[in-house]
Amino acid sequence: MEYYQGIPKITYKGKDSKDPFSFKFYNPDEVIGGKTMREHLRFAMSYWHTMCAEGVDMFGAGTSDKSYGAKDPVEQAKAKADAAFELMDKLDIDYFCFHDRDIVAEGETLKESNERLDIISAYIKDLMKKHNKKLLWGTANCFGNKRYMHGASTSPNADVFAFTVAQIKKAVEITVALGGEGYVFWGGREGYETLLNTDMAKEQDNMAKMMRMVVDYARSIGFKGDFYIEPKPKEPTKHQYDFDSATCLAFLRKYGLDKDFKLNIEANHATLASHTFQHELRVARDNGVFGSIDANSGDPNLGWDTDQFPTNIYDTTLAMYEVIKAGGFVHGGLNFDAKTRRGSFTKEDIFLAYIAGMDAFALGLRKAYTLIEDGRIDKFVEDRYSSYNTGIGKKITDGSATIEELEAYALKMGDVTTNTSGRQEYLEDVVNAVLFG
Ligand code: XLS
Ligand code: NI
Ligand code: NI
Repeated sequence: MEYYQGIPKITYKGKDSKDPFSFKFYNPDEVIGGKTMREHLRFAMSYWHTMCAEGVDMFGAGTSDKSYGAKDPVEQAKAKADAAFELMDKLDIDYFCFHDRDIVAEGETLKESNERLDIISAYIKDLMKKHNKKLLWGTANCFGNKRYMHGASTSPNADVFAFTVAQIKKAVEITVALGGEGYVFWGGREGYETLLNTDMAKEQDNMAKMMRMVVDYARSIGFKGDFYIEPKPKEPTKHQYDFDSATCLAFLRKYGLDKDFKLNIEANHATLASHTFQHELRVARDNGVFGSIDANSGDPNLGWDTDQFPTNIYDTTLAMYEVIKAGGFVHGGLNFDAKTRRGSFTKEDIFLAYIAGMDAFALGLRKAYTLIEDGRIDKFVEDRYSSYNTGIGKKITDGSATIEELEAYALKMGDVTTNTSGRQEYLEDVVNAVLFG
């Protein structure tokens, strides 16, 4: 059965194409900087937004139907999977990502849920082979069910901790069975509403215990990929423990988890943390934990996760600049953790949204390379720190300068007379010239 009737296979037709069902900038097999665009970008479809979410918001019911013409949960899950692979084929997307509960509805008991997962993961495995698709990462939804009202691994209730670990164990098993290249921890309710009822230290110790158990188990069953923490500062809880890249790093280092983990950076979560997307990527890159990206965008005027498809070229360019400088994706990729607006409810809208997002990152990749080849930005930054290459600066860099030596140097100087301009406005103009020139 064809679920997206009338939608053609999307191909590259170039920037002058007026065909809405064509890529204007994403030319999968075109080589840029020694790799094809497909290899650079490693696009992934998010199962939850694309295949499950119906446009429900706080004020109204869904606007699009994601039942796939079936009622029985397992039959519906199969139909949904068929539709998912048709969509990936038509969009030429190689990867997908899912939560356990996205691929089949939760049962009455953990046992029933696990049995359903066995059926549907075997079904998906066949589809993956047939359609030549890969799993970028898997994860567990440990936030939707009401048992997680006080958190999952950070719940004050030990039964909830046990259930969480058991649920994640199964999610890891299916991720491994499907050849997943990554496994994500997004702490959906791992945080607090008020410190008046919260033992923050204990909750974080428990979260680390859960992660350690999962890492050890996953490695023991042959998982070779990356574990990711996905930072987010708030929503659903008032304060999420995985606040931002820097906070996650401190957590990973405190508990000795930093060797196994990288970060999955989401653009909208950066916005919520009052950072730029580029900032979060830079922190990850500078600390050797850049892993993967949840590609979306937020609305700076709003305080919540709008999960819009990314279309801002300034942002995608600077993001791809960081990705290139980090050496590119290894196990990670660009997962569209994005949903169409509630009013964009037709099946065509999903395709148009993916096309817009994929084109935005394809153009961002092209422009990031141009920015690097242009060289003015990199050169400027290099020159800006050149005082550390000679004389006293070199000694500071080497670590050989002593506090007394620096004092003597400063006393001799009397005052600093060598500051030069940061040239911010000029550099912004350079970026504009590269983007629009
Ligand atoms: C929610 C998160 C979630 C993760 C996966 O804000 O972005 O979708 O990516 O659990
Ligand atoms: Ni996400
Ligand atoms: Ni999000």
